[in-house]
Amino acid sequence: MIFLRGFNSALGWSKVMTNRNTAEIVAKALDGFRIEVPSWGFANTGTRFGKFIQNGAATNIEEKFSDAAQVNLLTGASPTVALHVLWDLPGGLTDVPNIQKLEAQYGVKAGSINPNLFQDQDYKFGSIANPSSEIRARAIAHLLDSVAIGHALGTKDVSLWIADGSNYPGTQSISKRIGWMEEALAATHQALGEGQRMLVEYKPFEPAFYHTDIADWGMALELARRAGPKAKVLVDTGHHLQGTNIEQIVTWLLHVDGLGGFHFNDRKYSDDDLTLGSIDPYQLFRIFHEILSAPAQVTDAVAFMIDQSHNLKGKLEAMVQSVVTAQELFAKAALVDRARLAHLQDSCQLVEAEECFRDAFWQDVRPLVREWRASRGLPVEPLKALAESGYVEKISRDREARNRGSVASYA
Ligand code: RM4
Ligand code: MN
Ligand code: MN
Repeated sequence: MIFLRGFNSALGWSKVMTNRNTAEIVAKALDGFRIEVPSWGFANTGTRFGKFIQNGAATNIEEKFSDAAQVNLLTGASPTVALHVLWDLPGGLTDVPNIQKLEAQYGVKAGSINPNLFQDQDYKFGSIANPSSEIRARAIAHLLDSVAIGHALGTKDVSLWIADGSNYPGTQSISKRIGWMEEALAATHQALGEGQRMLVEYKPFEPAFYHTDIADWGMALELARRAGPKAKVLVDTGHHLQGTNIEQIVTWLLHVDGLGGFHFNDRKYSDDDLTLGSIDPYQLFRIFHEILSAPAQVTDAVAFMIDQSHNLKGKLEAMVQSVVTAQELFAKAALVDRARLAHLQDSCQLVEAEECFRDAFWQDVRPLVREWRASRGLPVEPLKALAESGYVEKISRDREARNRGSVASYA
């Protein structure tokens, strides 16, 4: 009897699998799926203990565009590349024409603009929350430059990660620093042009180890709201304490129209910046499910971005892996039978509801994703196509000498 029940439910499951709509659902989901790649994911990065140099790592902005273009050609899903102002546009606005030239040359566009308020010696005790009004003014000037760069490039998002904080109790006034941040974010918001937004990222610790000025989504949301309607929250999946229910945060942010976008990465311990889904693919599936459960007019404006640095894996391979994983998990989440799930939830059929949810997660969507790739003229196996293209070998040869010159210093 027990065996027969199991058998019947297995039959029910395979009926879902062969549903002729499944391929259409997957194709529709993938046609609309875009995820931005970070320029810094192609460069040599490391840990605070050192850098391991890769011969093929990008050594300048042109090489980063070239690599991002490869990822887009292979996956069809990443037509934009996030730029870090200090690393990619050290000349500020004067570098904009060069970026525009690279956009035309490589067929991928500049995406979010990331100000850098964490590297300069001046920012030892903070940037926009520094007790020194001169240093705060300098930080605000950099934010305004970043807005001007985004405006000149016609990009939508200026993405703020504020590393400010303190290491020991009593050493800084947390409350004064809130006021200083409010001033800086209001000034930044005021400078935003038509079609521009600012995204406020949060992180519980690191580099600060006692208090971080924007430590969680509540602080980020409140600061964004006070700044103005074009300010939204950016959720970096690696920026939470262990066990945090990220999909619940996402749902709340969607509910209050406060979600601007994501920095996707995976982690085992902290801000590990590992490739998507490498540790916990179920979590990303759960996040995508919440996105797909919300009305399209709310989620259309949510920016999907990858924020990773690949320390040991090949840069290109890791980025392709991440984009492909994102596509697969998004396709799985699209297959959740949301009408049936709602009914099961409302009638508190807990096991049936959970199994309905898990059925979608456990479906092997890879054949359907391959089918979609073929039908869109994309390589059926992006990683294999990358290996066969010889691109990585070529860039490793071309860039080897330049990379040999780079120092294996502290990150
Ligand atoms: C930070 C944060 C920012 C990213 C930098 C490189 O941890 O996640 O978003 O721009 O790293
Ligand atoms: Mn981030
Ligand atoms: Mn991070």
